[in-house]
Amino acid sequence: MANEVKTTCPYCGVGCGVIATTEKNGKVIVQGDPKHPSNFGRLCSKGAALADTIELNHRLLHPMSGSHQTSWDQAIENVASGFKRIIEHHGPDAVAFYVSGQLLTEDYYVANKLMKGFIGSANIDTNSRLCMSSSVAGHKRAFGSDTVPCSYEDLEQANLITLVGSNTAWCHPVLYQRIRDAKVRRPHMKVVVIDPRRTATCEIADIHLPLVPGSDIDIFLALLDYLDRHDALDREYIAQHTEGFEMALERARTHDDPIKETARKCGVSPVALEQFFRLFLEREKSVTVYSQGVNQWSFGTDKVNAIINCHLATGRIGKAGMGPFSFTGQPNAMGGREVGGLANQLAAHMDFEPQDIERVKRFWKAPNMAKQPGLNAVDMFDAMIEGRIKAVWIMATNPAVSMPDADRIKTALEQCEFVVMSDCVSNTDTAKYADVLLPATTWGEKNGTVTNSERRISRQRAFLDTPGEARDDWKIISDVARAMGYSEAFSYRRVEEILREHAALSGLDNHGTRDFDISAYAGVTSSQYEKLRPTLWPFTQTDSGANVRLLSNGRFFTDSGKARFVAVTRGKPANSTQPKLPLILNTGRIRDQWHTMTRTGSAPRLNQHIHEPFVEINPDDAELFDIRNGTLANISTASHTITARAVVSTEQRPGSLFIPMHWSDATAQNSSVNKLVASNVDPISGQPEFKHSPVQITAYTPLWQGFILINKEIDIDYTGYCIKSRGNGFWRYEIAGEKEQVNWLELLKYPFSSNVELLEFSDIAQHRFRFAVIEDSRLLGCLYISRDRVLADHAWLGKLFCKKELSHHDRRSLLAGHPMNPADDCGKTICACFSVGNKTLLHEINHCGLDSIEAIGNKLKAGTSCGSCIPEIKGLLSDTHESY
Ligand SMILES: Nc1nc2c(c(=O)[nH]1)N[C@H]1C(S)=C(S)[C@@H](COP(=O)(O)OP(=O)(O)OC[C@H]3O[C@@H](n4cnc5c(=O)[nH]c(N)nc54)[C@H](O)[C@@H]3O)O[C@H]1N2
Ligand SMILES: Nc1nc2c(c(=O)[nH]1)N[C@H]1C(S)=C(S)[C@@H](COP(=O)(O)OP(=O)(O)OC[C@H]3O[C@@H](n4cnc5c(=O)[nH]c(N)nc54)[C@H](O)[C@@H]3O)O[C@H]1N2
Ligand code: SF4
Ligand SMILES: [Mo]
Repeated sequence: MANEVKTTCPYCGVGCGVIATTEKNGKVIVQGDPKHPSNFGRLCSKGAALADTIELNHRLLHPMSGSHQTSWDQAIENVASGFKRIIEHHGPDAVAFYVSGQLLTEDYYVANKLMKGFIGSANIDTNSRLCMSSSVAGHKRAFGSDTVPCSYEDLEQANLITLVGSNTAWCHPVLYQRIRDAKVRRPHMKVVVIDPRRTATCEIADIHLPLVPGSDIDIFLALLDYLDRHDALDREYIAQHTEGFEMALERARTHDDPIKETARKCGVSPVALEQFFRLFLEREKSVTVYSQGVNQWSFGTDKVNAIINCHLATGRIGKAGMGPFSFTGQPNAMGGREVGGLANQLAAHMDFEPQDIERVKRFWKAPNMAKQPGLNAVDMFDAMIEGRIKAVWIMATNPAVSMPDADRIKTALEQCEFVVMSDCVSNTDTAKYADVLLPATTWGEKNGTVTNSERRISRQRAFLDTPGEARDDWKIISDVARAMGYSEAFSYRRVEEILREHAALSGLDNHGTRDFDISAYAGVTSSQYEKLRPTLWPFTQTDSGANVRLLSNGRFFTDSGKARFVAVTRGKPANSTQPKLPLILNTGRIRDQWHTMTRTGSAPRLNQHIHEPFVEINPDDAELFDIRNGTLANISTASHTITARAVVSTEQRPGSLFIPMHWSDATAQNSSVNKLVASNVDPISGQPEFKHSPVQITAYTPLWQGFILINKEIDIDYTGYCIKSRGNGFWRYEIAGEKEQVNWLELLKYPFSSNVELLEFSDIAQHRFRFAVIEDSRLLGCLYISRDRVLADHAWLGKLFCKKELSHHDRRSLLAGHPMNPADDCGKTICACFSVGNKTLLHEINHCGLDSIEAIGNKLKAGTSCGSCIPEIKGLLSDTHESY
């Protein structure tokens, strides 16, 4: 009998329910859970490929002390004594934890308790500082609490959805699908996208405002002014439930013509801007979604409040189909906020107020309760450089890649006396700096809870055996806490004991004074925990866990009980005063990769869509800076340079570049974008400005370029450009170099035996070389080199690795560098689920009359599984331009 386990996807904040089925032969199949209220069975490409990431390649399986394997007892003792020694000599503020929105709530709770209640410092911060902290700060300023008022149902009931700085189609794909489906059902619904780039999300947009980067505040100030001029404000709501309105409106006043003036400042069409304003005015049921295009600016918190102001002024909050809605990034970004994972929070949505400190101290029986906020992420790494922090424990995050000014982070880790890291993977960029590596269990192996963007708490459940000596994070932290002498407070035996404690604290002295209250879980039994159903918080004796929206009664968690308008003004990027560099670099995500690719990078089908770092540039800029589509480019600040493949596209605004954040030293030689991003932060939230870095771009012309496809993972030891990715049955290396190679075949690292067959083509004059190594009629590896880029699309070559026996045709194709049968060349993969390429799609569209998503789905299956590729297929249908 196959074994079915219901759990939750470990990637984005949508929090989709999945069913993992383990068949008798051990094969795992992952499908959407039709009953989970966040996704109703849907999954995106990443969720659908989860089964492909369950493998032990590069897994961290044993505790390591430097490069030596050690026992758990020894490792725990090392960590505990290392921390204790530093605390004794330098005080509790000389140590820190840097944790993650990818920990489960129970892990997160225990880490926070150990640092804030027992070590006695609040130096625990999380990668959510890089992600949601501006939203948290904005919510607190406006509502007095970090409350997300909406739920996903509101998206389906709204008549207007405005997506601000959110590439929903790629980053919250299942919510995008829910919006798209709702729009089909209710054609009256309108969607507006506000993003400097024309992203895949624009495919469902009625209006796209490609604004000057950073100018959102102008738009929302002008909107407030416009609504006032058109007498569209809810005066009664403002009077009864809010304060600070007059001042906010005063600041928002534009001069003569709010539309023209704002359109000019923001670089958008006045007609489109007015259409948006009119839609907002007319449609009461209006949800404004925001994500990193809002948060990741040095005035991100003000952006958040500029948006919330418009909702408060129209009373559109806490009602069906209305509200400001921050989409959270990580699977447990919300859970982290609930346990107080940020350095300026206490557990259960409490702050560093005297009565909160006292309450938490009493509840934990804490001997060393922290009395004031600790250092935020950026300051924490600075303190390592300055020697103020001497020990750090990093859990479930890869700061050497994901923090701004990444090279400085590496210096900080080098300088820090004692670095501990808990991860499931051994070869992350951060692992290189760890003195102790602790092997953690990961998705599929661990139990706990997570909270998604709509406040829904769902279970993650284990269905795999624990590999090697890996341990659950909550257990590792408790083991260390006990070894530090805190046995009683960290004597957890089962994970549900931690949820019970967390729930009890959320209800302590609460009586409706704090939004976060899940006290109904305080008595959850083990068998109830096992069966826990996805539930919205609050969940108490009186709240049933089905409150679809909060803040409905017009009462807020401020002292006066009223919501606060924040009188914001237009912000300036922190680094706008630096020596002039001609272009502005924007960074973000791609459809099929998750952050630093430690997990999605191991799934061959997720590497088909985009397998190389790219820099997107507008055609005008490309001409100005002499950059051609598909060639390599160097992108530089005054001190750092990285290399990426140029994609020339009108989807990018003139003056801006876009580079994805995913590549690290583990997957690329020199393409980590955070080398270029300075660590400027929003002064209120501490969130770094990832979306605005002045840079320049130049063409990079190496002596030779090419690629290797090979059936094993190899080390590349020349310096130049090198991007590693995994295919189905092979590894792919995009390479380029500046030094002549004497023997090209050495790059393949094969000990050639006598029964190996070598196909070879060289054209020395043209500097073109092709090699293929075959053994027993199977392809082992191939290498293509030329002066220019060769064979931009080589998906067809990858397919030869799956063939048991190469045909005569295949050998000729290998030598010719193109398939003998043109139909074999399917082009760049668009549909990752069914491996359908753009050439196949274009052929069918142009020559076989397929003219709709349905027709394409019927014939090729493309777009019929997770649907993540539908925006791109629609793009091919409407215009047949290729990106690269
Ligand atoms: N595929 C995939 N999905 C993910 C993730 C992933 O790694 N991969 N990560 C998850 C996480 S942790 C997060 S936080 C979310 C992030 O989800 P998103 O915020 O949707 O993702 P980003 O690509 O970082 O940025 C969103 C958009 O902001 C735009 N932008 C930049 N500057 C501005 C501006 O000044 N104004 C406006 N209006 N827009 C601007 C960018 O052009 C970009 O298209 O995604 C989650 N989902
Ligand atoms: N330039 C630029 N930089 C950015 C952003 C951007 O938009 N632009 N976005 C920022 C944002 S919003 C975010 S959220 C961050 C994300 O940045 P990171 O958090 O650094 O990225 P991940 O690759 O998700 O790192 C998670 C780590 O946890 C490990 N892991 C997985 N499961 C477990 C587990 O159960 N236990 C333990 N102990 N480890 C586990 C993984 O192997 C991986 O090493 O990046 C930020 N950096
Ligand atoms: S939208 Fe995709 S990545 Fe996000 S939770 Fe759902 S399946 Fe996972
Ligand atoms: Mo994030």
